[in-house]
Parts: sequence; structure tokens; C-alpha cells
Amino acid sequence: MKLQVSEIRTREVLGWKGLHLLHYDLSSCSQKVRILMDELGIDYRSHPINLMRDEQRTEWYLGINPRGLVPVLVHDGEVHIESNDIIEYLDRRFAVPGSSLLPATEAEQQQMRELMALEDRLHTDLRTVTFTYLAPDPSDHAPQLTDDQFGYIGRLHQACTLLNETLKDRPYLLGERMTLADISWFIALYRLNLAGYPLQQHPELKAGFERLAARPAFRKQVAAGPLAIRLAGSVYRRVNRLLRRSLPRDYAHWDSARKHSTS
Ligand SMILES: N[C@@H](CCC(=O)N[C@@H](CS)C(=O)NCC(=O)O)C(=O)O
Repeated sequence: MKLQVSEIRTREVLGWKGLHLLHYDLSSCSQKVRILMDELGIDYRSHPINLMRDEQRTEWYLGINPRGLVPVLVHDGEVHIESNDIIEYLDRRFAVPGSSLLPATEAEQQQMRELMALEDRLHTDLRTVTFTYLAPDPSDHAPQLTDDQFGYIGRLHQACTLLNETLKDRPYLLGERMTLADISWFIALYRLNLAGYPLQQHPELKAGFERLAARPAFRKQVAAGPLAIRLAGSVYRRVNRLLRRSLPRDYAHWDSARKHSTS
């Protein structure tokens, strides 16, 4: 989504030439864009926005993205937000013949966008997974668990079931070739897998995920970030799983409640 010039209050970016990515190493939406840029060999100038220091909420940043979210792409002074829109924009503008990750037909492109829109709709649930199982959220916008305690598990399970069905007769979501939808879903699955979601319940999806995880661009971008933070994250994750909240355990509760209610 391209912002109107009138929406951009940090006017200096209007003069930026070339491609600039405002992003955070450990943000899944930023990883999505960096994977695409690596896959297509697109060079850009990196502007780290540290979410742990709430830099996405400074006046300067809000003047570029009023939603206060990363990533943002600035291309020759034009500001683009929303990671799924950014990767499609980049592919259309910069893929050289033969390297595009867009499917060939308009109908397939529409299917691809629908799968990407589903990933985007589930981003709040993914956020719940992140801040329940993987990282403490120091901000005031941590997800609150409500009566619909495990609703996020149900919705994620339903999406994984759909993707698993789709992958039964093909290696990638749209067929024989990797497309933007595979990148988009990969970063969500990476998070789920890290949190201990039982991907083995969806064998075709697990195989598809592992195929993508072996690609250098994917491996590199999900491993980005300072070692100290990654190590601290790994310790937090393990201790949390042992002593507080565990996704495998919550999934098992959700699953048994579901089976009970349908028996
Ligand atoms: N739909 C947006 C979601 C972006 C988003 O939620 N970004 C997260 C990081 S993955 C963020 O900036 N969080 C900071 C915050 O919530 O304050 C996109 O795909 O770009």
C-alpha cells in the first residue's frame, strides 16, 4: 500500500533516492521482505528500527508509517507499507525475466493474494503466540487472553489444515514453482514451529516448510539479529515452556476439548 504524500509527515524521506527498508531483524514481517529481496538479489539501504526500544513509536517513525509498524519500504521518495503489498511491489518492479515469484495467470495471482491475505489476518494470532510462548512483551499492547482462550490455536490449526490440503498434490502453494505466498506463510510457520506448534499434524505442510527452510535466503533471514538477544530468547523460550506456558501443552488441551465437544 502506497501512502499519499499528504500522509507523510517526516518529509525528509520524500527526498530519499533508491530503495530503503525500515525494518527490525527479528520481526517476522521484516524477515518476509528481506527473504524476497535476497531471493531476487535486490540491493537496498537498511534502516534498523529497534522494536525493543519502541523506535516504531517515535514521532519521526510515525511520520513515515502512522500505524507504527515495520516494515516500511521507501522507493525514490515513495512510501510503501504492509509487507505482503511490499513484496508484490518489489517483485513487479525488480524481478528480472525468469526470476519473478508471481504466478503466471491473473487467476493464480488472485489465489496467491487470498492465501497472503489469510496470513495477514492471522497476524494477531501469531502475535499472541509470540508474546505467550516466545518473548515477554514490555509494551502496553500485549495480547490479552479472553474467554476465547485458545481461539488463536483453533484458527491457526484451521489455516494449517487448509495449507496442508493445498500441498497434497504440489510442492508449493500455487503449484510447481515457489511464489510470494510461500514466503509469506513461511515466516508465520517459522514462528509457530519455534513456539512448539505440532507441525507434524500437517505432514505435507511440514515437508513444504522444511523445503523452504533449507534455502539460503530463508535460513539467513530468520537467523538475523544480535547473538545476545537470540540467546536470551532461546533461554526465555525454554524456561517459559517448562514453568509457565507451553504451546504443545495448550494445543493438547485445545485438541482434547475439541474432540470432547464433537463426540
Ligand atoms: N500487516 C502488517 C503487520 C506489521 C506488524 O505487525 N509488524 C510488527 C512486527 S512483525 C510490528 O511492527 N510491531 C510493533 C508494534 O506492534 O508496536 C504487515 O504485514 O506489514
